[in-house]
Amino acid sequence: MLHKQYHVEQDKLERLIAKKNEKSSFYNGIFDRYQDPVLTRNHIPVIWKYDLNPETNPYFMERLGVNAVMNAGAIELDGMHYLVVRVEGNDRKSFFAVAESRTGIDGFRFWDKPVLLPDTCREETNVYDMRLTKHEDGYIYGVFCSESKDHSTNDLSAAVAAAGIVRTKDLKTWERLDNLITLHSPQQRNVVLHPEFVNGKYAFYTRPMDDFINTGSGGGIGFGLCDDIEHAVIDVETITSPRKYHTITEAKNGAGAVPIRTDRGWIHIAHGVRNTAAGLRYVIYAFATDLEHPERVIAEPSGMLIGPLGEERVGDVSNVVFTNGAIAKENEDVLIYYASSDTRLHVATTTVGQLIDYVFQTPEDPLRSVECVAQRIELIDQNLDYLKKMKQV
Ligand code: BGC
Ligand code: BMA
Repeated sequence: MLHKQYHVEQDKLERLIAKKNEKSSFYNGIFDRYQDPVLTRNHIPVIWKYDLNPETNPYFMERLGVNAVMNAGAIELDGMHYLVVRVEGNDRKSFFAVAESRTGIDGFRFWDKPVLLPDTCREETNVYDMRLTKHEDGYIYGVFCSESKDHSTNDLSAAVAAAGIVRTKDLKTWERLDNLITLHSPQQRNVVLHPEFVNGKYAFYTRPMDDFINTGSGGGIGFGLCDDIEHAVIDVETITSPRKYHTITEAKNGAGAVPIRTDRGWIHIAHGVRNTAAGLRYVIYAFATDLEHPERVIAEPSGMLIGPLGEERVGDVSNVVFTNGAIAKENEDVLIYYASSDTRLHVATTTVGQLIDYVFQTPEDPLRSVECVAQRIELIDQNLDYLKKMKQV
């Protein structure tokens, strides 16, 4: 007999999935926020957590709890929205699971089972943050962080981060390729495969770093080419969007969603990190690169695009918003999936037109307070003039 609580839990899940998600009152003209997250740990299927057999689970206890649901790669296939979500068990190990929705803003439902990756790296302890690239070679690539223990020190939290690579055609069968090797960077996280060949080669955005947490000499978001995707090796990494002193990218930055091709350039939605007395603060920012030279930054608006707001500020790793997936639809609507505080996943919606306007028309960061005030006073003066003119007509 099924435990009565099974029906209660199942009912809660179905009601959660059926709930319509509405735009919130938040306004900045750049993107919309929504009242509810698109996925939380409460969206996890009951049978992923409970043993339903009363003989082996007389108390109907959670046996394998799920702690958080966050950073998701995103892709649209035949009009459906798919997320490859980072799910973190109560045991702190992350894994990937596919969820799908017709609208992309509500109704997300996990597929029957999480993704079981081919176990090709014996040392690999944890995997997370997959970016999904629909590449012009016909495959969908998933590039993710593959983390192993760092055996060179006694520090139990020391780890080595590398970029794992898988490919698929249907999000069901995954072929694992060799991890990316960057000849001049000992560690990699936040690696993204560019959707097109560049000079006939596969192109990756990288994040050169000296150790697990600190980028050290790593100057920002990197870029490198490689010939063979099955055994990817990058020699030269050039810097695209650099880290800058006293900005939102001071401590680190990294590529987020796969860049979006527009008439004006590639739009990148990335993250920037600064250090504070309360720990690292992660925000999302955007910039554009040249269509022919996707590593060459041609516009970088000042400051952040999305920062943690209200309830988003609190969670397992508070004061964090992070993105590794966005969907640009044929009608030019853009869905940006971002997680808050390593706990839950939200969507922000905008359009290609708005993103282009934001990236190219928002002033750049002049990098000094005095010049930032001058920039703001210029805006105020223009507005005062405009208001005067409007009153005259
Ligand atoms: C965590 C990631 C985090 C990284 C660096 C990993 O162990 O799983 O969420 O980004 O450490 O702090
Ligand atoms: C990292 C990322 C994310 C995470 C963030 C904040 O470096 O790779 O997994 O959201 O830190 O903890």
